[in-house]
Amino acid sequence: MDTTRAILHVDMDAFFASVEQGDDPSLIGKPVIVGGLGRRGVVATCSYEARRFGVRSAMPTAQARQLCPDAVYLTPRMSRYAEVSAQVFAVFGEITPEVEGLSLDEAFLDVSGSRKLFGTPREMALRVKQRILEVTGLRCSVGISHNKWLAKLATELGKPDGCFEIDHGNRERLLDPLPVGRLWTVGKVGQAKLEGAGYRTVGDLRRAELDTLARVIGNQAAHLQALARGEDLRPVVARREERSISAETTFDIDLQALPEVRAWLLKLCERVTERVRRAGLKGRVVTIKLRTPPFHTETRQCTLGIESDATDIIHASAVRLLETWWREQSRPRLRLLGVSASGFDADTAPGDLFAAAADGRKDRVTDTLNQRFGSGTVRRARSLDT
Ligand code: TTP
Ligand code: MG
Repeated sequence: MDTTRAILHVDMDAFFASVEQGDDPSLIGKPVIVGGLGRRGVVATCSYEARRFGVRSAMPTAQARQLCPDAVYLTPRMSRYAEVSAQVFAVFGEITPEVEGLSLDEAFLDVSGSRKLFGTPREMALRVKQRILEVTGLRCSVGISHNKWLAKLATELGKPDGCFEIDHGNRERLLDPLPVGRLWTVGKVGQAKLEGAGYRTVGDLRRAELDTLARVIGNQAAHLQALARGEDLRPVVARREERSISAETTFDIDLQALPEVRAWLLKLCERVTERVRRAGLKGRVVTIKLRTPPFHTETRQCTLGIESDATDIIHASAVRLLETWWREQSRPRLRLLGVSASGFDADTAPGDLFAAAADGRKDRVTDTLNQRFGSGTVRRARSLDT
């Protein structure tokens, strides 16, 4: 069995402009520019026909008009793009549940577990392209590799209408000539530092002595070198797992007294559960986040017996987590405290108003008052008055 991961990165070609061309076939083959058409408008995107004139995303529309006066200019129809996006994501779901959406037109798919059903990663990539074309009439580019970084790069290198794979055989040849700024963790400042020290390309970074590189860029050096070698361990995080509602606060002065920390915890739980209820959700997992000085962060997590949106239930679990942690510390001090609820069941319907338990009603009354008169109008007596 092949145990390496198989990751696809999919990105629609000229998304907004292609949707417009699909909906109005008279636009096919023409330069189409979608964006703000007012005096200060910018280009959202344009068809590849317009790109030949040098038009690009984020360019002022006025400049696009100079470069390509004969193009068709359209304002975005976001709800239509969202509709097509949903069709595209439904196709992803046919291949794997492990889909991490990045925007309306872009996602990572971990297809490692789909090989038995659908064949090699390349076969799956071709299937995605074919199905998207059938369902939406649109073209996309798919990058194939064993991690996210290389899969996304493969998409870019294959665009448009691409199906490009980066593997151990071609990755050095493809990575080495890229400018260091292409590594996603290197910002403008990092790029200037690296270039100042003579590291211009990803190949330069790969071949560098780690110690020498660390003197230039500090503790990022090992991480950068891993990227330069084409390594990336980040998992594909499907939305259902990623979704969480959280609140946290950093203290001006580190807290050392448990009652004070408890009061903050209640306040944060109130904030989180109010948002959970407003979203019509119920969570099963409660997590607290604790940062001690100078910068050590820990999380503690528990799973509830039954999913809940009730402040008291979420809070009770959070307090237990906090108190256990507190007892384990020799000199507990907190710089930051956070709470999150997650483990939402997508099918959880908003609760039946009339079947609400007494406590549920109390929460709802609190929420209504807070929504009407501002957050913090009604709060439990134990939570801090700040
Ligand atoms: P992209 O995938 O970056 O661009 P694209 O799909 O138009 O073209 P391609 O991927 O083939 O290079 O963005 C997806 C959509 O997001 C794009 O169609 C319009 C929108 N968008 C903006 O509104 N503003 C921007 O600055 C960018 C980059 C995109
Ligand atoms: Mg795109």
